[in-house]
Amino acid sequence: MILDCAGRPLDLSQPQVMGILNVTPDSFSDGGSYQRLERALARAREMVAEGATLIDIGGESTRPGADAVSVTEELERVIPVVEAVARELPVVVSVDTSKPEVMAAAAAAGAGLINDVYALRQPGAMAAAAASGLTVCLMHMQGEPRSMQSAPSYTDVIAEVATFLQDRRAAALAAGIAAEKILLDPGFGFGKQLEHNLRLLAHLAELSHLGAPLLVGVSRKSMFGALLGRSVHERLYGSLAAAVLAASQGAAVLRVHDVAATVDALKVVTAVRGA
Ligand code: 8Y4
Repeated sequence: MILDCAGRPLDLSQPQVMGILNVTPDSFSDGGSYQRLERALARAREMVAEGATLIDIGGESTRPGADAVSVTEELERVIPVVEAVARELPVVVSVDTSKPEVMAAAAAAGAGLINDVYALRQPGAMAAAAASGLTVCLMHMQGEPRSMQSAPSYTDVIAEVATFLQDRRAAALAAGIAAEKILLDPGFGFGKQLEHNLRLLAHLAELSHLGAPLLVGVSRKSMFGALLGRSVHERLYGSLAAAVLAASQGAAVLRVHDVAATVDALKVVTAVRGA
């Protein structure tokens, strides 16, 4: 199955890798807008060379406790990078945003996918995404980024995530977004404790029947800290195991920091599937 992202095709018959590109000022010391753009482009080139077929560009940290970012600030951080990556590289540019103004500007700058952790629930976001004509990723989150990890609670995490994703998919269809332009994501770590993340990973295949390909982001997340006692830069092996488990249950796109390692691991999944 081929997913069209603003004219750039993605082959979802095998798992694809989305490389994470943060353009938040706390992700490296700021040497001005030119240096910021050059550093981001260099990292994007590296990830494409390693096999990423999507690059997810985000200008607002969703970490618990992170400061909110104004529309102007987010546009200034994200749009020049979207434009440069889309122009230079043969890759689907994904914009990680919840703001309608950023969605519209990113579409005009060459983005192919809107990746919204709020699943288009912010005022104006659904209409902006529909008007852009882009593919969208709708992600589950319980609560708000600021407070979501304080006391996440579920009776049945699989059923509740499935119902939420079904409802958001229906809202997107009602807004005029084509079924073929929707990805769904259980939102690992977004209002979830270790037991919830593990249950979702164990039962991911059950979410692959909701009528849309699945995107999964587990890379370096705190579930590996909780499970393995590893710091954020010691979580590659755990992240690879989880990426393989997700892909073997049908996940179509894996959102990761470590592109080269994940591409190799997923080639093993694809080869075994074809054997
Ligand atoms: C280290 C580094 C530890 C980063 C944790 C993190 C997802 C996402 C994020 C996801 C989709 C993150 C924007 C959180 N996670 N988008 N975004 N799915 N679709 N934390 O799982 O990477 S940000």
